[in-house]
Amino acid sequence: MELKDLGFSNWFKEKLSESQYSDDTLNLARVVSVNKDNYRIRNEEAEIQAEITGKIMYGAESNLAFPTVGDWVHIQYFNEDTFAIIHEILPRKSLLKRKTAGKKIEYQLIASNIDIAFIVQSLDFNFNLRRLERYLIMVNESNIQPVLLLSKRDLISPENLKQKMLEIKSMNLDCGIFAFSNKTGEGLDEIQEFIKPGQTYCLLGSSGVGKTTLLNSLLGQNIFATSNVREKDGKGRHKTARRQLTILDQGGLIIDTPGMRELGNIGVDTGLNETFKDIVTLTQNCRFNNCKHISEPGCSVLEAVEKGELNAKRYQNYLKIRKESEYYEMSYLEKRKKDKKFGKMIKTYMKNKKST
Ligand SMILES: Nc1nc2c(ncn2[C@@H]2O[C@H](COP(=O)(O)OP(=O)(O)OP(=O)(O)O)[C@@H](O)[C@H]2O)c(=O)[nH]1
Ligand SMILES: [Mg+2]
Ligand SMILES: [Zn+2]
Repeated sequence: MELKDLGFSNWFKEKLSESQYSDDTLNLARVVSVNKDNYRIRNEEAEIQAEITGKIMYGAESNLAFPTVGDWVHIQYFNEDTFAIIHEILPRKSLLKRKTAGKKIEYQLIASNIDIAFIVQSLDFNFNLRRLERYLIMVNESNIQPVLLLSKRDLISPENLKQKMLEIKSMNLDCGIFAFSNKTGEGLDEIQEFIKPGQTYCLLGSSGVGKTTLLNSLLGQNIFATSNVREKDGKGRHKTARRQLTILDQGGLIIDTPGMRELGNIGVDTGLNETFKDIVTLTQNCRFNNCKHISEPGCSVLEAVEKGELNAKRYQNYLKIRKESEYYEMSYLEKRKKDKKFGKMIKTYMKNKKST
């Protein structure tokens, strides 16, 4: 196997010149899974165990400094190439992350260097356009191309599927959409064909929608454990516990992730505008430059909702997510202020201490 089969491209090659280790003493490998302080990395030959240097471990100012699944790393081999130390993380082409709940501004890294994100929703209980919008924001924010995968099509009638497709079409998404069933195999060929060698994909979506089952379908074997969903309400227990990068026989790399319970505190900026392009276009005709599109006269967004040209629920979701992110940004700035004050306090304290 060559590095390009593992997803190494010119983009990364160019970044090598920025590396502190350009003298060829280190080797390249890709992180395939993370387990606390242990990493599994994959090189041209095999998958091996790795650990990070003390410099990375103790020098890290945030989670961003630690390797995550999908990262390209510079490593040094030990024990006849059966173990490695990670010295450096190469720049990331893309990074999926979410803000963690809590007082500190911190991120949970989901995966890196993804080209295409498969957003999976099952067509039975899980299908929800508002949730889809949230995933789209996260993916668009990270500069990753989204593709929508609708699973369990065996569970709904063809008429119902048609109806749901129309609902999605009305959102004017510019992303690929595949409906499929792991059970009957319908639609799997199209997904298979879509997946290209050397490209990295990730599976995102609620628990129980069939992400891991799809991965097994693509592998042609039941390699990874899947869960048993209660038929009644589609609720299941989280099955996949950690993120893992898998190499498909026919080329292409897939990162499976555990289902996310909620998508609160997603970073919202370009992702919001990208996902709600239709609304952004409408705002250009609002009478006031600072229109908030809530109750202002001459608001084109409100007009479009009244005329039925813009789906009211889509509009409400836009406002809701915008409000959440404004709130988040506000508390972020407040935290910054507080940090500054604290810094000053320490400085004054040190000064006084010196002079006494
Ligand atoms: N009827 C039907 N059931 C499916 C389909 N795909 C998956 N399932 C079932 O759905 C359940 C959950 O599948 P998983 O693949 O474990 O779901 P997951 O998205 O990986 O869930 P987490 O790992 O918890 O995030 C299993 O019982 C699967 O057999 C499908 O296309 N049709
Ligand atoms: Mg799973
Ligand atoms: Zn407006």
